[in-house]
Amino acid sequence: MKKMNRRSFIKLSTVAMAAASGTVYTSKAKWTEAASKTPPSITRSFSVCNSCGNRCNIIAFKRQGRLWRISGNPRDNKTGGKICARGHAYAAMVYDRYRLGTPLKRMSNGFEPISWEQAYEEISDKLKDILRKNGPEAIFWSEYSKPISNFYGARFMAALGSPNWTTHASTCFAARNVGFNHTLGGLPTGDYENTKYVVFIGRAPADGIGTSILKGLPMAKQKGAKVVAVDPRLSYSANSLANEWMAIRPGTDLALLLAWIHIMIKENLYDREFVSKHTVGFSDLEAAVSQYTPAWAAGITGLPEEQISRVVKEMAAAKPAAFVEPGWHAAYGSNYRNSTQTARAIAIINALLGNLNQPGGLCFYSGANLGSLDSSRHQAPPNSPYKRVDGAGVAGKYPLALGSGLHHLLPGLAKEGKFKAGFFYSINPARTVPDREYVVSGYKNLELSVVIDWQFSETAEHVADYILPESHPLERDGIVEPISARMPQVSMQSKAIEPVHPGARGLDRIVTELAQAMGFGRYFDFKLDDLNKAMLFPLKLFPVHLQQRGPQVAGGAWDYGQTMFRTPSGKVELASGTFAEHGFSKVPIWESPLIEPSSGEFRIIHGHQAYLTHSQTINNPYLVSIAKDYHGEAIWINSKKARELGIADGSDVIVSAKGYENKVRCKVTERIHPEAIFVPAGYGSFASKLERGFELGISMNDFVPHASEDISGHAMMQEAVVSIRKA
Ligand SMILES: Nc1nc2c(c(=O)[nH]1)N[C@H]1C(S)=C(S)[C@@H](COP(=O)(O)OP(=O)(O)OC[C@H]3O[C@@H](n4cnc5c(=O)[nH]c(N)nc54)[C@H](O)[C@@H]3O)O[C@H]1N2
Ligand SMILES: Nc1nc2c(c(=O)[nH]1)N[C@H]1C(S)=C(S)[C@@H](COP(=O)(O)OP(=O)(O)OC[C@H]3O[C@@H](n4cnc5c(=O)[nH]c(N)nc54)[C@H](O)[C@@H]3O)O[C@H]1N2
Ligand code: SF4
Ligand SMILES: [Mo]
Repeated sequence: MKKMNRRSFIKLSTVAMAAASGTVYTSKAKWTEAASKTPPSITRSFSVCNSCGNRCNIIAFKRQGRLWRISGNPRDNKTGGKICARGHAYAAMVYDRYRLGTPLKRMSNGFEPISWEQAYEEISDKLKDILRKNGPEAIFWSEYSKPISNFYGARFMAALGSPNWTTHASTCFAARNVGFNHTLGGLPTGDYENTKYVVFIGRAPADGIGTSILKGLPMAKQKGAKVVAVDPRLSYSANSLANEWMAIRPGTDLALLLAWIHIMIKENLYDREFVSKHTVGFSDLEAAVSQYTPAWAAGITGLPEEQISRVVKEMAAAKPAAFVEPGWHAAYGSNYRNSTQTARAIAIINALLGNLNQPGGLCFYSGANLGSLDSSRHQAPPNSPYKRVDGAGVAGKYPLALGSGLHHLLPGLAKEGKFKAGFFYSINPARTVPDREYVVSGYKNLELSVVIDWQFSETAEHVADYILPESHPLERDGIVEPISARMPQVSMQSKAIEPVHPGARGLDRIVTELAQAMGFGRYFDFKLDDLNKAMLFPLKLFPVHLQQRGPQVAGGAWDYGQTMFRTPSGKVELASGTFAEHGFSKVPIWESPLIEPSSGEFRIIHGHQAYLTHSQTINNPYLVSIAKDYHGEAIWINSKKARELGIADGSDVIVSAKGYENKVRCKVTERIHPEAIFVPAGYGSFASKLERGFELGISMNDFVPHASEDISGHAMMQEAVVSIRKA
């Protein structure tokens, strides 16, 4: 393959497209010339990008039967038609020689290809045996939450009688959602386009790409909006989008937020009318924050007192068209002991700004009203009578955890013998969950592990007994999915090309056939198309409309002003009775991170890069070329600390923690807090068959111990310190 340089990085879409067609264009002019001569045999299909959680609508162009290129779909209200480098590079996966094309079974000397019939027969025999001996609680399903598996994975578990359908949430956004649910009754979205002031707390939307933010925020900035980034690191996002950087000590965001609440109340900067009409618990909050002065917060966060006070005053002056962004993963999704209360504090500040459902504030947009299968014609499996084995939602364990479970706990439970069989769909816990040894050795105790993937991930190589190849998303239809926006829409991943590997199958088919082999076929007596028709019925739409025209409007335009909160009191809960009932502080109060770096140690922090998705892109030819050309694998260290340690920019360092060490390139920069080192996500692959990015860089998960936070039960992915020395 032609090696990429800086110029071809900029022209990534051209290159990805050219690769699919077999031609390489060396300049934009040549490409434009070629494109203008495009033969009429080009056809378009409408689909959805499957390469990250944004699920942008795309248009797939086909030339002479082959996928030629991908573009965004301008009719997608969330993206406005823009897609990212990963979306473009998605085309390369289709014809990649590394794709899995047939079911595989682990033998003593490696994996052996088997037929689907043999795979179904052996997997269902083993499952029946486990059901008989251990009951349905001993089986789990684990997935990166996707529309197709939210339906088929959950229904398959219900059909078996298992309560253990699980998603990736406890290593992503769990604390954020629990905090927001128990304060505002749900998770609102920023009205970026119309805002005057936004504060991002550890959210880097042009690194960990958030398409709706990137669509709206530039418009607001053109109208004069101010953007503040609170981050121990000056991310690429903050560097290009923010007016001001607050270089906070990692893990101390809660102190900053408590001081902001203190100042807003003390100086009467909050929306009194909103607070009296729509909130409960104000006096508890006021009493709790009286001690959190800006001087106190300056001592903990390392931020100047002047900056702490000024930013909150500026934000309050812009209210209600001002908000603290609800975040996703990084600062408080699943990182620290104090993450859930940090999320509560952010939700509370937004309520004090009176910005909920206001122009330029945080809005609860409506989604499409979708139908479901007629249960009188298609028998639905009953809900499992058992409690979740991971303890999510279970009294005495993690009663407030999300219903989608705690997937980072599953390996330990497998080791204890509580789980005997597990399914892994579109998830790679061997690389993306902290503590590789805990994860891999825990899962090896399973009597049956089935990985459904399209490539040979770490989990496939090191854990699976059976690997079932799923077809590429552009080779199959998906399930109807709602797009929540001011004008709600529905969209659907739809088939754009004939399968390159006819031996791979879609999840709907895999689950249906496995259920039939198990004797549960009655719960899957419909086709995906029947399900999609039932979902679209209330909207008077058919799948063919989405297939032929892309995303469709689904219901009337949403308007500002509605104030309905799905909390027990129906109001914003500044003090949460539910938290108090379960023994947690009903208002956020200061709690330090669990682990503090001592002298000579650094806290490990991480974040995404615009051109990689978690572990899954490390073998993508274009994306890994960008990573290599730009040394994306380099960890970041503060210049002053580097000088003290004699470390030069671009040199190799040894990162070590508790008996484990690894070598990696180092970027020396002023752009990171001296107490932290930044480890980019997506590296440190130990999937030996994914050769292009194998062992490039390091993964922070090799240094982070297995641990759970008390309230949401999430993994604590930044409660870890490391030492650094010259290599
Ligand atoms: N070190 C480190 N760990 C992290 C993070 C981090 O930043 N750094 N981030 C955390 C976050 S925010 C998240 S959300 C999680 C994500 O955790 P994962 O979901 O485990 O991450 P991915 O790398 O996206 O792995 C997905 C797997 O699914 C496969 N796959 C992709 N698409 C499909 C499909 O359509 N069908 C099938 N069958 N398989 C598919 C991919 O090949 C890959 O093996 O990781 C968390 N863990
Ligand atoms: N390119 C790309 N885009 C993606 C993804 C991807 O894999 N690749 N994954 C998607 C998914 S699943 C998710 S969850 C989102 C994640 O997107 P984000 O939630 O934005 O998460 P990150 O990119 O992990 O980190 C954002 C910033 O948090 C900072 N940070 C770390 N620790 C702290 C702290 O203690 N305090 C503060 N204030 N800041 C801190 C980091 O320095 C980093 O700049 O991205 C989504 N979009
Ligand atoms: S942000 Fe990029 S990778 Fe994610 S769905 Fe959109 S185009 Fe695909
Ligand atoms: Mo995530």
